[in-house]
Amino acid sequence: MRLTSPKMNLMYKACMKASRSLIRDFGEIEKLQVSSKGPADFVTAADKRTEKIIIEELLKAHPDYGILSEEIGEINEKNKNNRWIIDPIDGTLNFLNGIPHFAISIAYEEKKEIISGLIFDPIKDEIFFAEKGSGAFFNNSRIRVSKKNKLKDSLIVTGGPKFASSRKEKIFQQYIRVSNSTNAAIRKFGSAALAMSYVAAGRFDGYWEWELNYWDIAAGVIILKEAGGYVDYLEPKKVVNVVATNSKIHEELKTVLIID
Ligand code: LIP
Repeated sequence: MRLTSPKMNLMYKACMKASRSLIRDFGEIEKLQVSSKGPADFVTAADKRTEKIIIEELLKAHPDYGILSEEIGEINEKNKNNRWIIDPIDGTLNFLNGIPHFAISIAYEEKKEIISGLIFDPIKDEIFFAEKGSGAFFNNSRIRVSKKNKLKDSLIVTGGPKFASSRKEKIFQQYIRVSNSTNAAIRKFGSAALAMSYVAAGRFDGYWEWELNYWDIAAGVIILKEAGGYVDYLEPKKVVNVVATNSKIHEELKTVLIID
């Protein structure tokens, strides 16, 4: 593994340690699926377990660094210069249903700028990582975004809308507009982190999703940028509405997505 710095090594070590228990937990899901209550409580526990292992490893190395993580929230929140952003299981609903498509996502920020990111799909054993200025990698190989330059030829991935979204109508409208603009198709795989990684690796040409959380995409942002992609946000307020592409179809996709 071509890890470029001590920070990346640390993220990798924490992620690998946590993934061992996560893989074991995923193995239990099938058994729980048949119970009437389903595995929801078990999944919450797995999420927390994974998070705890990652946080322990990171804090051991840098006790004063800030942390923003999906389950626990903030740690050392006064430290604005160095911060980890963690999503212990991105794609929780897939995990909950025994679908092997989810990932651990860890990003590192300095003075609010994302410097490095690592996304690991423990079931497919696929790791995507990048550090500012050093390129993006998939397992041991350098990755680049696709070269498609027309939306009509592009394969786009999306997610949502969330069950409770007040903007469902608009999100469905966007879906129809993008669908009408591409001869290829739209996919929904249920993990924002992996969607961003797949655009970085050229598997998809573009991704958009509304109402995400920062931890869903933080690592993906640097991986995609370092692979030559472009990321920006529609209506950047509290929620994160992300458009992430190979950069060549960016303006075209964005124009289709903006609805007055
Ligand atoms: C999920 C995302 C997914 C999105 C969900 C949710 P979680 O993250 O990755 O793509 O559609 O709304 O945010 O909750 O599994 O970490």
